[in-house]
Amino acid sequence: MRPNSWSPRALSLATLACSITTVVATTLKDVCTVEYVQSKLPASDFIQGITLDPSSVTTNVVYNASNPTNGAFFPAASFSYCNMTLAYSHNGRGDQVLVQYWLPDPAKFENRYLSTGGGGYAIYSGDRSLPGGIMYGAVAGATDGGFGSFNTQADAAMLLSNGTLDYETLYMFGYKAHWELSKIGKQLTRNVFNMKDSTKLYSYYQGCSEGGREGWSQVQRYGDEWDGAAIGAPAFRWSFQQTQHLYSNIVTKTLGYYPPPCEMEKIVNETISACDSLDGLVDGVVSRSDLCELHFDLSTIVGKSYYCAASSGSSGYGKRKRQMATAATPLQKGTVSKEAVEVAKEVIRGLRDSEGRQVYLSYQTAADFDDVTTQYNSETGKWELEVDQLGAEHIALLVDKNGTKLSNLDGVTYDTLKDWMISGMQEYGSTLQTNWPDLTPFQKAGGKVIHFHGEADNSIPTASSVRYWESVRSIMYPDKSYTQGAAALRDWYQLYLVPGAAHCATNPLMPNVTLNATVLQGEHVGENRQICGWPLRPKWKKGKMECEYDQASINSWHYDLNAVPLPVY
Ligand SMILES: *[C@@H]1O[C@H](CO)[C@@H](O)[C@H](O)[C@H]1NC(C)=O
Ligand SMILES: *[C@@H]1O[C@H](CO)[C@@H](O)[C@H](O)[C@H]1NC(C)=O
Ligand SMILES: *[C@@H]1O[C@H](CO)[C@@H](O)[C@H](O)[C@H]1NC(C)=O
Ligand SMILES: *[C@@H]1O[C@H](CO)[C@@H](O)[C@H](O)[C@H]1NC(C)=O
Ligand SMILES: *[C@@H]1O[C@H](CO)[C@@H](O)[C@H](O)[C@H]1NC(C)=O
Ligand SMILES: *[C@@H]1O[C@H](CO)[C@@H](O)[C@H](O)[C@H]1NC(C)=O
Ligand SMILES: *[C@@H]1O[C@H](CO)[C@@H](O)[C@H](O)[C@H]1NC(C)=O
Ligand SMILES: [Ca+2]
Repeated sequence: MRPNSWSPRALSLATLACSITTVVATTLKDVCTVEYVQSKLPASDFIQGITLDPSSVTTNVVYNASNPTNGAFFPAASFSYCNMTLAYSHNGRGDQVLVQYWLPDPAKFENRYLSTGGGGYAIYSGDRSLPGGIMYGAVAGATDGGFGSFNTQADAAMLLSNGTLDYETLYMFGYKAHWELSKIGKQLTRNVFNMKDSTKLYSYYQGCSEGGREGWSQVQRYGDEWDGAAIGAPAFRWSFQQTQHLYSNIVTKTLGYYPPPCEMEKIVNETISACDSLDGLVDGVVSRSDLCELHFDLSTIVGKSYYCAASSGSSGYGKRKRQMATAATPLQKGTVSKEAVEVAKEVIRGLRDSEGRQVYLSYQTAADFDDVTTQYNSETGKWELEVDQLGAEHIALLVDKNGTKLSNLDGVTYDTLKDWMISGMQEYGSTLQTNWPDLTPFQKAGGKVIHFHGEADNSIPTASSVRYWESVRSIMYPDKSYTQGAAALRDWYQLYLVPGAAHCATNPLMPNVTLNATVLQGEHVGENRQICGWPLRPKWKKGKMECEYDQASINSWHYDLNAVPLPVY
């Protein structure tokens, strides 16, 4: 998608020829000086309530960098850029917010700007996200949210003291920091590259997980901020999403069975084997978790034997809980018990209250059970409850507001989880919930969203994205039929469920497909795969993939959250 027919070099030469009084930089080195950037800063008060600090500008040229993530969100590439940072403050507050922009070589600039976000409690993901702009000729921006530094996450800044939440941090994390990042970034881009007022600057967003929530926080509030957003597995509907991480723990506690991780992994492996072919193609990937849910009975796994060698653990960035270290585990072997299968089924059913009413949705069948955390007690030789850290952090920070994580779940029941979800819905409605379903201003301004979610996500249920898409459809097209509304939405908001993919990542248990739908392993390696746009679902017929409409499958993605007294968008 080229934004216009001008070649970037022609554009910068034309600008050079026409501007006599403005300083024009034609090389990356020219652009990348403190003096040049200072001369191009927007007026210090161009956003009401903030003051830019010209003396804070830093610049350095980075030549021939390469994309370290190598393919999960954008292909590998090598590129040069100007790394520039700037500080600003909110008037009357005495704070400091840092923003970072990677500026492309003027010869490669394509009249584009990209904002990027974070993950977990981070609002910044640096060189794991910024290449996605620079490699396409866009200025790429990121913010520290005012949390203290690019390496400081919101949770570290959220409490002023026990019991006292820092509401500025909450609002900055919720949505304000991104709006300011884009506003400053777009004006700075225009100035640095001497764009004429009549030339359009195309503006985009890319982010996944918390970065996905951050993207929606803007699309839901500001119609004209971005032309397009690519949003993955958003951590929105925050109080539900974060609290549901504790649901699997409460399932094990309620059922009184704490499975060894190997036993749950065996259940996942057997589910994948059993459901692989339901999509019509045996390729190691369950592309139809809905058919798996409708047609596969997990009870058939009872009695299968499992085995996992002892492991010495890892220091972090492992599969489980992503950024956290994993403990050493002993050799595990046995046969899958009916208790473990009951845990699996209950987790997949999703949270219900003590009256049996549905409170929230859950993971798809064939996703792994990342939230079923247990720990080995070497003294008793038994597996015991281990409190899920993401869930515990939410309760400590935003419910109890004292940062003291629950060390056990004594006294916590399904109804407690429900209360936390519903009270958070009210308390964080204007900041973190991020599920406002009316996107009219964005749609009217011509904005487009590609929203994607791994169908085997083990951290944010895939059905969470389906629910939001459905909320937008029903709120914005109340008078159209389901299929007419879906078609209208497709013009500007498309949802893709990525077969087999895990949370903002490939899935080691279903390794054939990546987020860009490229076959990574096996005989079809390198081939591109089509992904069906929701509500259509993939089905291979005689070796050819079709996108089919299947009402029973669609229904299986929807939950009637009848335990919650208000609509849950
Ligand atoms: C960057 O790579 C290009 C092409 O490979 C090379 O010509 C150039 O010297 C490199 N620049 C630096 C600073 O290493
Ligand atoms: C970008 O600039 C910041 C601020 O000076 C610095 O901390 C960071 O290391 C720089 N990054 C690169 C890749 O040069
Ligand atoms: C809150 O209280 C805990 C336990 O007394 C203490 O360790 C912690 O430092 C306190 N946190 C803050 C932000 O004051
Ligand atoms: C599950 O499958 C993965 C990938 O094939 C394998 O590495 C792992 O050992 C299996 N786990 C169990 C418990 O069988
Ligand atoms: C990947 O797909 C191919 C067929 O497309 C299959 O032969 C191969 O076994 C699959 N890989 C895995 C790990 O399942
Ligand atoms: C944190 O707050 C919770 C809820 O108010 C309270 O039960 C707990 O004792 C507090 N912890 C500390 C260390 O103050
Ligand atoms: C997806 O990845 C393949 C190779 O892995 C690459 O050839 C292709 O250009 C990528 N597609 C996009 C849209 O980035
Ligand atoms: Ca398959």
